[in-house]
Amino acid sequence: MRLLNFIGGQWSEPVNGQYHNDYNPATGEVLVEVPRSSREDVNRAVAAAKEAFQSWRLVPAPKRGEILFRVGQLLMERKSELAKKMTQEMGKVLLEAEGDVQEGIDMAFYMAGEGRRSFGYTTPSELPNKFAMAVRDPIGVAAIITPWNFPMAIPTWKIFPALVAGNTVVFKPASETPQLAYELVKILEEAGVPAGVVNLVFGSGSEVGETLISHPDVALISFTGSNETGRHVAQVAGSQLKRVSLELGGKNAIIVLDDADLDLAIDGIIWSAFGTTGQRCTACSRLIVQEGIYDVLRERLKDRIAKLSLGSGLDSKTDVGPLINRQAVEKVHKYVQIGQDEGAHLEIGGDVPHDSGLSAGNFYLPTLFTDVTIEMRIAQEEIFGPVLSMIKVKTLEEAIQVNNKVTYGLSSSIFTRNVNAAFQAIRDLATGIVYINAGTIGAEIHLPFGGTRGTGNGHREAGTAALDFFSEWKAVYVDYSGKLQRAQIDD
Ligand code: UN1
Repeated sequence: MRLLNFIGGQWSEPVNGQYHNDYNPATGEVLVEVPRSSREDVNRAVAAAKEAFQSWRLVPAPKRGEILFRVGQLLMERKSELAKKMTQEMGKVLLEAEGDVQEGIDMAFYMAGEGRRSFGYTTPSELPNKFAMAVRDPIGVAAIITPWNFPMAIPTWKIFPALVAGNTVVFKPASETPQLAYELVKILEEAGVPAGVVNLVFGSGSEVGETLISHPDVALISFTGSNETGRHVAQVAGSQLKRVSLELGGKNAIIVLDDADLDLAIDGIIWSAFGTTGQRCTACSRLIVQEGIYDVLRERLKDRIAKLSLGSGLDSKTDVGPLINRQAVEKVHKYVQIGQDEGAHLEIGGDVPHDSGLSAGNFYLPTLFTDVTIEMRIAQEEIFGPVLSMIKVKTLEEAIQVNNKVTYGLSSSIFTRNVNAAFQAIRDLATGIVYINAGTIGAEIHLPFGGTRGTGNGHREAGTAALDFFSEWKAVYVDYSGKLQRAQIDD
């Protein structure tokens, strides 16, 4: 089967007629062929989005919201079929794939409601007989560039608020997960999104992305992906004064204090570090442990990790699915070698499995390092795989310092029974998301999502924060005094 571009309401072949393969990461089998879209396809998509903006911006926001409501219903009806496709294409276990689709459903209904809220505000004017208010305006064509690790959730976090706010979209999904993007756009079409309002192009390599972000008719860019690419996107956007939102990953930690409920902490750690095979921006890759429980926790974690079963995400016994591709396996393994060279102690894992049933897939054993210090590269750099590093600390203050001593600032968590320690952590952990007695993953769509420092450029996705990115404030003054009133002048 071949996927197609979607431009101006038409499903179309790429202009150059070229395709590439989409693989199942658990088996290596080819799933579909994907257009290798080119500069020309992007130019056509942007032109279609630009034209459609002229009418879409005038559709009342509650009506735009109603279309998203229908999108939510269709996603709900097809949840299990979409999740299965996602597991085949991306590798995450079925339960998590269902969760990924569920985030899309939640976002559709939430943003449908924003069509009737999208609040602005009124405020008293400083002059008599004058009315003042602030309203939200749509901006224009939004370039939506998404990663493969949440093939449904992340596109919906961006596309749905963009649409309800009155913008039009050119969507470029990751080349590893084109099918889910295709399904999402088909649903948007079926739900009644008018021609040109959402356009889909595919790209591997830089041509499509580069053409899209630098196109003069693209007004805003929402990007989730690697730090390196994000910096480049920011430079292009900066030089052209485009609005850009970047979400670039994390090096998230769980802190475990001596007084923690250890059973609960271990469940939270395993879920956050090895769920999605560690391929979440929010995944826990550092464990900061108070010295009194360090040894017990290490032993108990080792036991639990040894019991995790690897395999196809479609098998209900599987805990940990494959990594996305061969390069990811190589990258994770390189970090394991770096960790050993740096003097960390490899407790368990650190290799590909030697089970012949898994050899065709991109599997890697869940890995635990101890004796890790904060300066080590395995404690600083995002590995995006099932590798957890344990760091020993003496006090809460030291734990917080260690947490904050990385360039990323997405998510953090603390397990403690001490309410004072919990509130101190909420105040001092320098991340955009903080959990108390829960792991680092599982953000909900109606709260702001994003991080501090190297995680991005200060914008937040999800919640009403998303509308702040996808709309422009317009201040409106209505003078009904019938005479010239001069603000700031004493008449
Ligand atoms: C991501 O990995 O980029 O909070 C998104 C979570 C999910 C979303 C993660 N709701 O783990």
